[in-house]
Amino acid sequence: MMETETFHDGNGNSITANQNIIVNQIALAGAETVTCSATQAGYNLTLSVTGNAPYTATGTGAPGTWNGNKWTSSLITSGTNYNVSLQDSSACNTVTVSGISPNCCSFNVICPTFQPLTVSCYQELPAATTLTQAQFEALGNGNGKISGTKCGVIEIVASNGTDPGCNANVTRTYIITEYEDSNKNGIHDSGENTILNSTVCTQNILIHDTTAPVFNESLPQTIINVDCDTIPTAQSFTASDNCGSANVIYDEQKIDGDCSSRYSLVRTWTASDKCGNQNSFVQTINVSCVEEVFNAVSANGDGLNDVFFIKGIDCYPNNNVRIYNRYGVIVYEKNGYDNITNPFQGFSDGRATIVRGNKLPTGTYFYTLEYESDGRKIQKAGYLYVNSQ
Ligand SMILES: [Ca+2]
Ligand SMILES: [Ca+2]
Ligand SMILES: [Ca+2]
Repeated sequence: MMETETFHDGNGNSITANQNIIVNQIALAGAETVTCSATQAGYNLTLSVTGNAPYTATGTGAPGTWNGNKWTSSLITSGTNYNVSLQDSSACNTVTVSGISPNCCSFNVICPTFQPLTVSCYQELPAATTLTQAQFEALGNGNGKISGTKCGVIEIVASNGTDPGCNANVTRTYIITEYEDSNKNGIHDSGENTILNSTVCTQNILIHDTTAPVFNESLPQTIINVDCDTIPTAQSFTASDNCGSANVIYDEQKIDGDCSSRYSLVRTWTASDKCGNQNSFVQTINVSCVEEVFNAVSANGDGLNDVFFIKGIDCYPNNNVRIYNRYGVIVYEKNGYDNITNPFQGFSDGRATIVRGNKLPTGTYFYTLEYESDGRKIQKAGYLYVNSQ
């Protein structure tokens, strides 16, 4: 500072001289530095000054600590920019230092080690969509870890990849996100969408379904014996699978038996899941019957109704056929009727009052048919029209 001073000697003399006067001023010595804390989401500002101690600091990070002419701020929260005013003992001037906060948020995630895992169904995958840090760190071998000088709030979201189908891996993804906690309440509030850090951990899970579906309804007997007119209609079955829906398809095959009216129906219901696991139920229906009695005889050798034809009777050798006339007199009887050996052709077989070999008169007769089927005695009867023209 340059000042002009006037000196007086008390005798009226005076002298005027220019003189340099050193006035104490504080000044920054070099640039300030910022250093992130190793343990907290904050930083310390360090600077050195020249001037006359003691010094004072006001503003961000104040009061801090002075070590000689070096000042170290108190911990400043990461994200808070600094603005510090410094004075020395003379308070003659003020030095202001300001700057932008360094990013002191650190975030370290160690993904858990996952052992191979197999589930039957997509639906059996872990379903949790959010996890706490403790839950995350308990996953797999329990060696996952979220650490660091976090500035925000941690949110862990889990999701499963799309269903890969049968015998394939699906990826379960854990996204660990640190959101800025603008209002510093330790909670990820709506609107706090700024992502500070994010890490993804993945787990492969094999989906392999080896379990066949099961039928929902109680199933009928596997083998039944029926007549032609008592064949049950095929039931409709549904099935359930451990992994969701199952499809039931129905098939029926007819297998011929050892005579004309004996056959088997083999009914198969097959329940399948989407992975091809199958469960089948097979029912065999043994069918036997006299299928039809042709109740007209015209024994004129024209090839039409020339004999009393009982379709299917060959399956029941243990049978009896009787034909009565309108007066209730037996005109024909045969055990073991087979349509071929001595069938009824409109002639009396000589029973009762009718002379054997007589051509019976045209008219309405009556037949009875008895046979055994699976140990049951079955009887049929009806009119028989005989034309002797
Ligand atoms: Ca918040
Ligand atoms: Ca299944
Ligand atoms: Ca005929």
